Amino acid sequence: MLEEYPAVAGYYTADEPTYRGFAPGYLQMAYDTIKSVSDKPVYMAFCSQDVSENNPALLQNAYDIGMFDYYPLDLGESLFTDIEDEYFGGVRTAVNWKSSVSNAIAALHSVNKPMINIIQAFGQDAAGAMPPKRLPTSNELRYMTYYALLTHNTPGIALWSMRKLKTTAAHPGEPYPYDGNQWISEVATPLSEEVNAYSDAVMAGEIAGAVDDGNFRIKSRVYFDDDTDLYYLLAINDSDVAVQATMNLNIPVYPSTLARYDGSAVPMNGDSFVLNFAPYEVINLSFLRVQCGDANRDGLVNLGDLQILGDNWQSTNASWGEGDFTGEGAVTLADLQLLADNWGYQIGTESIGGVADWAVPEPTLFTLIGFGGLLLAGRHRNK
Ligand SMILES: [Ca+2]
Ligand SMILES: [Ca+2]
Repeated sequence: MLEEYPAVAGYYTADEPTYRGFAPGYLQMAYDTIKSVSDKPVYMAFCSQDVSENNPALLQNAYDIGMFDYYPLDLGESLFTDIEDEYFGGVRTAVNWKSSVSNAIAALHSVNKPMINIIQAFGQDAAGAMPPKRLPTSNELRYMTYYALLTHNTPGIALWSMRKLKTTAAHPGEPYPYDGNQWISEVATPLSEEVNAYSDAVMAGEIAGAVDDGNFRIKSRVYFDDDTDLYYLLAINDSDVAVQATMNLNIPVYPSTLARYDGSAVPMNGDSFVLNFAPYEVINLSFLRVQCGDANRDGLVNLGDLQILGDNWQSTNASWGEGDFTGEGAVTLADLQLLADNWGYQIGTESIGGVADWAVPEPTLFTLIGFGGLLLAGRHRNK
């Protein structure tokens, strides 16, 4: 009954098994029992101690998806302090959030387990009962949320929060000085809405090779959402210095549609654009896929595009701008078919896909296909 409830994504058996003293045999029995009645995944959360004691591998038959928790932000610490370097007793150590997360991902990937990173979402409560932690600022939360996905290509993003968040007290003077309730509405909710907007595209997988980062400190990936026809470019500055990156898109886009998440326009120069990153900043963009058939990218699929395709008919090393819409380099009937499918498309209208939405009557389409036939015949005669 619980098993069939759609909001139940899976089952969670152990939080930090080493730290809490769970016996391996007990965890295996729990896993086997769940699996005897359910196909849903079993989750287990590991801490740094679990990773150093090799628990992701030792317990590999007792979970399906591994999670990792490391809470770096302590009261009194400045922005991003322990992201790179943790201080113990005033001494800078090699232990830090970034290396710990990377180690956990490596440990899980070595036994072929997906990894979900658990982000710090709590600070100290009013009674001082919680550990001396502070709430992340918006930039810190965004960096930590996207880090595993963009630098290690973990299979998704999970935003997490703790019930104790609601009792987290305001701490004036800290980088985020307000209480947990304000943090929920001001920091966590906007980020979760943003992540939700990308979730379908991210879960569908990266479009490999779609973007050149332009700077070794920048890690960016492109995803595509079938429902909205939008690409999402998620980019992270994985360093503590400001970076200006000239990035290049290797997929056809409408330059006028490149925008930040807030809708503000990003100017393009050909297929390139410039982004200025603050330290650790995440910048997310969206842009509209160029409709198949629109070779000259003017937002219309019409005779001008058909002419271009005709001029390059049967070319074997063509680009999008020369009529290869399928991406294999050849201009063939498949490309002509795509052009015909979208004949009459106009950017900004609801004419994407579906015969019923076409702006032109069907006889025009038949004429077009007839023209293609003539093109084919013409080439054959010339050989
Ligand atoms: Ca066009
Ligand atoms: Ca082609």
